[in-house]
Amino acid sequence: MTTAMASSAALTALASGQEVLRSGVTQKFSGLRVAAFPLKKDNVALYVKGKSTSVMSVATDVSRFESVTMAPADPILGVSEAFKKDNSEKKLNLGVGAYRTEDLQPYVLEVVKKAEKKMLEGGDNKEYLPIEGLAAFNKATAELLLGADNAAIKENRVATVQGLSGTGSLRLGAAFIQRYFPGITVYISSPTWGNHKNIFNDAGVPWKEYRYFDPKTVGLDFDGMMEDIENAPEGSIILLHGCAHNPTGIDPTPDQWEKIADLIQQKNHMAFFDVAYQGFASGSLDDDASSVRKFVARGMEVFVAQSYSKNLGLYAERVGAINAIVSSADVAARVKSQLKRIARPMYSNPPVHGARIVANVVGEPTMFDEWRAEMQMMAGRIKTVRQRLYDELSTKDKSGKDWSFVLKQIGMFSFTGLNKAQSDNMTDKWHVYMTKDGRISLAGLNLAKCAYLADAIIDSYYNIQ
Ligand code: KET
Repeated sequence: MTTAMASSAALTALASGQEVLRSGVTQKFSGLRVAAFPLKKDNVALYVKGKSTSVMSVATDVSRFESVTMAPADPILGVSEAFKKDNSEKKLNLGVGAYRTEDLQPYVLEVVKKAEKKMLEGGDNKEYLPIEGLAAFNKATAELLLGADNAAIKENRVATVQGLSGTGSLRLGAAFIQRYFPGITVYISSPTWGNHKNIFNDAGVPWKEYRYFDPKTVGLDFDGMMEDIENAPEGSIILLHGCAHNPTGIDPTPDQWEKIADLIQQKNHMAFFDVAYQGFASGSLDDDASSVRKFVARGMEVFVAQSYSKNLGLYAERVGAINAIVSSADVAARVKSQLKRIARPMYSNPPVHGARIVANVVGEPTMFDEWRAEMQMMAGRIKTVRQRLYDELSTKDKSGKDWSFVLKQIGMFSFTGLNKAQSDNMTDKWHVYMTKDGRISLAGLNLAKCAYLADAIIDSYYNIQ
């Protein structure tokens, strides 16, 4: 028996609070003489004193987890981890899409603090929510999405289940697809938010990509998108970003949305909307939901995942919802019952705090107005840095390159077109942390840093292949 085996067995015994009486090899740990007898190759027996004397067999020198390999860092959240480790004063975190103030500090909305104060004073309890979540939240979230007077709501054709923010809600929808539409492929835009593929992979749902971004125009490849949706087998599911497409910041125009809806309807496909930025694209909740509302107004059945991470700044509260807008109240009731059935063994029921904040803010007219004003303030600050970054790029770059795509993109991000090596240069040389697909979060930028960022982009663009 090796010393390592004896040590490991002894530590296990100590951790379980037992006193070791005798063994084959002895070693001293924390004043106790402990050791172990070898049984088979990887096991040892310890004689220990509990209420009665017992024999303990412990696997020692080979871990059961030996075959587990190191997972790669997450392409988005891993950037924040790397940022924390950098000691440079110049460092700038433009990785994750999280709003920062002009001082580059995280921001808790005033209206959120107000709702929390009200909740505390109201003495709400912490009992479990029902599996489908907080009723007042589910009502508020469907109304925000579709408009309170939407026919689908009035006709009870909306099945809403509170999820663990946007990600968890997408994951519930994906699990539902796996169970009820087996073998159906989900079509995802190329590029898309990095986690979409993981979500459908983990749910066992096959996916393919449709063209979306045209690097030549740094705009939407509308023809490519339409061709790929056209060629998808009838009845496929098409994942669409409701607004503020991540990572490109390029949305279809209202006219293009009509054509997309026409085609999806013709082909008997179903749209699955990911709405993570309602209010953050234009500053208006209604305008940002117009894509979804167009489909619903045509009587098309859709899935919609919602998130309150960005627009209410509730990132860590994990509040969102999955909505199935379907053809009848009867179908809605059955779909909802099955979504609950999927949720129950996964996480049982959702957290209450963030849901109460949303329900309070949306349900109280003064707070609702305050929220909209703060959302416009946040969206406005991002637009201001967007403009400044464009100005700096255009002034500093004497080559005449057209940087106007920065201004045309909307939402939190700018898709710079920088490739992986150039993005690496941004981080390694300039301490600008960003995702390797060339995306920068303008929500993490302030006016003071725009000139520095423009220098970094110009250097990376022209000096790195
Ligand atoms: N959809 C999209 C398109 C999206 O960008 C995010 C988050 C989510 C859903 C999920 O957010 P949640 O907090 O689960 O509601 N995007 C940012 C953060 C992340 O990657 O998790 C990001 O792209 O930086």
